[in-house]
Amino acid sequence: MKNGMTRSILDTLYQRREVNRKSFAVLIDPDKVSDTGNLVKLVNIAVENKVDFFLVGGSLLTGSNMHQVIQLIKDHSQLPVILFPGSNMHVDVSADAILFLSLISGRNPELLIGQQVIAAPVIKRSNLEVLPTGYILINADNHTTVSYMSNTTPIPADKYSVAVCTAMAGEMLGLKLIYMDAGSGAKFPIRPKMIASVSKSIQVPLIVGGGIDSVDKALECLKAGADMLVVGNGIERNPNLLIEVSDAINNLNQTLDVH
Ligand code: 1GP
Repeated sequence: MKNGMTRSILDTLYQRREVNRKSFAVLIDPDKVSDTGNLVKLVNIAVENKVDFFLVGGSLLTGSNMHQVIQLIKDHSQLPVILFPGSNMHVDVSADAILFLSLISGRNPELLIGQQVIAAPVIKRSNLEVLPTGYILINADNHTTVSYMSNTTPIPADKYSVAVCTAMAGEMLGLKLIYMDAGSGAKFPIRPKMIASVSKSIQVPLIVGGGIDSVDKALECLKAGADMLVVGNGIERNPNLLIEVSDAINNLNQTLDVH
């Protein structure tokens, strides 16, 4: 079935939001994969610990191994691989889905619609599930690669109403997911109060990422209303974090099963 027809990941995320069930995505930055043995280990740990998705990508990719990384994940697991592209160059049709991002916190037309126009015909011919996503960058107190690369000003960390109105506008424009990102390697994750304000104001599932490097920070984001967490850097530095965050999410989800 060609893209646009399949909705399995989107449907899953909508069903989970309905019952407050959380999801966990591990972000793999292909540039940081130097040892494929380590990636295979990580994939195996992710499978054992019931991670939901792999995200593959980043705002700047300097290498050319994205395809190999996707293949390696697919060879060792059945977990869905979702592309997290920084540009139209980062489309690989061997993945399962693509976060079709529009950077709605910025005013850079290239990332609001330009890159998407270029990528559309390739994606249309593929089997990728398209996940239309309003991408919102939050300035969590440092300058991450993504704000420089996107040539946009992130929303200040304490401007909750700006984030809320941006997310609401994204939803009203028909975007199916909202992804609030503090940027890879951010010093601090997005503040729980901002996550809570946005989560309460939209119906679509809310993805939160950037700077989540401990289980406590992960829990704060989840309890504030994130439906799906994305963790990259923290796991690169400490692979045990994958197990800890998975356990925390599985425990939260289990309490739902009991009630
Ligand atoms: C970045 O949200 C992701 O776009 C993940 O960020 O690498 O800081 O976990 P970290």
